[in-house]
Amino acid sequence: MKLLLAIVNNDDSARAAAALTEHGIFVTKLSTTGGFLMVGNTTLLIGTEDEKVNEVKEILKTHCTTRKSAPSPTESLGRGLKHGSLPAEVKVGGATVFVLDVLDTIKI
Ligand code: 2BA
Repeated sequence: MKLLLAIVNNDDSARAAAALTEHGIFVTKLSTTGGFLMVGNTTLLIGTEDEKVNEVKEILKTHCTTRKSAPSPTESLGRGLKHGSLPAEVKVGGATVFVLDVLDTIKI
């Protein structure tokens, strides 16, 4: 059993979660915030059998697109960063996926 933590764009999250569900894969959506841009994103919590991990990755690839994002000029303020020190534009994945081993799962 594996646990995948997939950090995705808010705009892709509903389609990705729906596609996972259609394939019989269980998913939980968490509202999260990226530490760099400080804007909202979504973390999908996906517990699945080892043999389904590649299928999950393919589904995420299909539904999660890469975007360019421009941090607002004031985003550096309040974080101890020099004003305007953030890059003008960053490429935001797709999806950032962590795959973890699960020792045990119980549903009570
Ligand atoms: P954010 O932290 O808001 O980062 C948004 C984008 O800014 C990143 O896109 C990357 O292109 C850039 N970025 C982030 N940290 C940076 C840094 N220290 N220096 C220069 N550029 C930086 P992605 O790499 O696609 O990440 C998208 C979101 O996925 C991130 O949002 C964060 O919420 C999460 N994430 C990515 N890698 C992570 C990691 N190793 N651990 C935890 N969360 C991660």
